Amino acid sequence: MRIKNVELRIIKLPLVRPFRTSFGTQYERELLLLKINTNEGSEGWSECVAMSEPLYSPEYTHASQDVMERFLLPKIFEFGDIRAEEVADVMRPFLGHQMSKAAIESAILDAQLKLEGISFGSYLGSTREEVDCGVSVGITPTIEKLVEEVSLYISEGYRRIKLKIEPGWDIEPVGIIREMWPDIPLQVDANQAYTRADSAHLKKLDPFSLLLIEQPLNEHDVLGHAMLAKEIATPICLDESITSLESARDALALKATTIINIKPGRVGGYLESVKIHDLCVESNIPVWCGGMLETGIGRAANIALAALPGFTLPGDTSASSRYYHRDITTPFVMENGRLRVPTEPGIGVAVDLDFIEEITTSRKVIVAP
Ligand code: NPG
Repeated sequence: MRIKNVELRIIKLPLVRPFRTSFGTQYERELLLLKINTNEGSEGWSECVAMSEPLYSPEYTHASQDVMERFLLPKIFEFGDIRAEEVADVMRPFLGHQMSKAAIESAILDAQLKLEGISFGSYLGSTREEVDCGVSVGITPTIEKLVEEVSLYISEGYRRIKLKIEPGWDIEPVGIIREMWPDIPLQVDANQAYTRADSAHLKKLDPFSLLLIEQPLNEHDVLGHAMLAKEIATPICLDESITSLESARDALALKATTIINIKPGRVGGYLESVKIHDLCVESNIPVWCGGMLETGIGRAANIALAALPGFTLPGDTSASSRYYHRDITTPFVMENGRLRVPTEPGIGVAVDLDFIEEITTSRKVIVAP
């Protein structure tokens, strides 16, 4: 299969409600969509999960477009006939930029699987028809607002609640939610907001029987996580620190993490995600699928991944309505706290081109030489 051209499109979608984390507040989701056309007539879609600003990771939307145009896509074009399984190696000389690389690999995989009549789920090795849904709750202006939002999600059927925390918004809100819902699977996410000096403070979360605490320390402080793990009872789950199979292997060897959050964008793609999943299954480490406020395009592929056997914890794989009034694909609707894994070829969802046109802020087609 040869890539004839790639359409790079930036869209902006307002969020249903602001989403505040320790690294900032999102009011809308800006993201880069890819549509590739192949010489065999198939189309592949993907989204690049980089945010509009480099706050969660060094990547950001416009930088992703730049690195794709200047370096990644020319390499792919130069390679000629290509399969998704070859894409990561072809782009390997260029360092970093996992989210951009993941988006290119995913679009090529979508086009390839559509030609072959295979769904993402079957290709990746999913063993379930549905996945359990968790939901991530941002930092709210007051405890009352937090209780309101958590109540809404629980009434909708979410099976696990994740609370964003930061210094000044941790022990009290988590304690209140735990007291109100003593049995709900509950976890917290700090997005690197603490330091090694905070272990005594984080120990105060121990009584709340949390499933895990996600990424309390800086992404580069893997050793600090290993030290913290000896001090607190809540299991540590790394997110930002895990950017490849190698980093997952090292973090496990160091005992810096006993659970892993897999985000395909963060680790460079779905194929690398499956390798990390397999490593975790071999090592008896539970994994779950993270989220980055994806549209239906990324969500479809994430749900296929989350249906692999090692994904034993509910992910941040929520219904479209948690994020957007209107999605850019057929919306994902939760039933009984679960989403169905798409079964059609490729990502398996229909894209709403008219709506995408309406929310497009830039569009450029890169044609293979
Ligand atoms: O449900 O997609 C979702 C959001 C889940 O909390 C979530 N994502 O740190 O994991 C995170 C956080 C995030 C959101 C990270 C946006 C980066 C961008």
